[in-house]
Amino acid sequence: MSKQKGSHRTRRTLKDWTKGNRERVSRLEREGNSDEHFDAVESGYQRMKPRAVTIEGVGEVDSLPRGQVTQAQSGTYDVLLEEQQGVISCRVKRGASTDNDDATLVAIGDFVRVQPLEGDHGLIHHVEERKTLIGRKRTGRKKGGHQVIASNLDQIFCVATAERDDFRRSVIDRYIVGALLGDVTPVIVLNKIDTAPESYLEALAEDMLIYEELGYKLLFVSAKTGAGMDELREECCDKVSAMVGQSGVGKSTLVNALLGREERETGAVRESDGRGRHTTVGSEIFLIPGGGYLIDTPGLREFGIHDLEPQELDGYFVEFFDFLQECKYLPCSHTHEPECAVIEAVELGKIDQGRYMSYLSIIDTLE
Ligand SMILES: Nc1nc2c(ncn2[C@@H]2O[C@H](COP(=O)(O)OP(=O)(O)O)[C@@H](O)[C@H]2O)c(=O)[nH]1
Ligand SMILES: [Mg+2]
Ligand SMILES: [Zn+2]
Repeated sequence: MSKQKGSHRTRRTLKDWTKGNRERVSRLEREGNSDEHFDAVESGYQRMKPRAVTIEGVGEVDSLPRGQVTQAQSGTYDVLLEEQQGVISCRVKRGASTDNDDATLVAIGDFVRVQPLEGDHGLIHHVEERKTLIGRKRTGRKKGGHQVIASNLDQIFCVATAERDDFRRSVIDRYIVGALLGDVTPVIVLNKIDTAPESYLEALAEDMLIYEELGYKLLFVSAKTGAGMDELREECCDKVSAMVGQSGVGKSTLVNALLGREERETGAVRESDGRGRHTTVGSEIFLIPGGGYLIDTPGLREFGIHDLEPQELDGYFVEFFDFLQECKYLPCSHTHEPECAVIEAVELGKIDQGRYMSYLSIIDTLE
């Protein structure tokens, strides 16, 4: 059950977008707060000063060179042009058009039409419809709306660390729902297994077995020791994947390990609260030796589900499917209703309790 993507979306300009808070963007740039990087990226084009003012003579956007966004940082986008025409650094044209409804105008992975300018620069004029995406509910001051983290990808690696005591299953379940919503396959990656004692890892593996039973891939890895990395490399093969997860879980370190070079900046975890600092600024796509493309994204403090009605959530928990029609009162939210078949299945152990708890915590966040 994936979200219907309308093929008939009307092309529209996002003029409203340009009303924004420029000050905030420059503050974000100064502070380099990468959790808010996405906000900055979205608003980046507000302060864009087009290098070429007129596009008379350009005509239809379809006549412009096509390319894919391979790097996104603070309103600047690297676009890899088709037909081996190289990479150009782009800003977004004021009033650029898009085939998407999301609050994010340009995201990494987008196919765009650009107007090349002098000196390997260019302007993005149009953003094509995203076939798949991973997105979240926008946070911060510009709350609401659908913030796109990456587009046109096959799968996400939901990275969590095996070391944390505050490891929360619900975060993984949230990413799974988010992935399914955007037609992306979730793969669960538990990193830093070198830091955990064997007994803890065994218990964790047992707890996580449910995901394999549900058909999701689960990898235990260590970017540090290389354990499990061959499997991860194999998962990248012939696919476009993105690393997502909280700051400090080791996404950039994993990317570097897969690349065999220090391409992405990584950071130490803050001692005080065990949380990572935001060391990665911007998103970038890499070609993995051995095959596949991999996108590194900055860490996210929150990953909220956007664009889902509470009554639709059960469609994203595959193990509920067998029971959905058996509830006495339909529609049923499976939270409190009497003779709810889902609740009964949880009580009978036919549905994993942890997954059901995640369902409850997610449904609470949906309007
Ligand atoms: N012990 C251990 N530390 C790791 C591992 N992977 C990453 N780290 C460390 O975790 C910290 C955060 O890594 P980073 O890649 O910046 O995380 P990101 O914010 O998710 O990109 C760095 O100090 C890394 O050296 C691992 O497998 N084992
Ligand atoms: Mg990083
Ligand atoms: Zn029910």
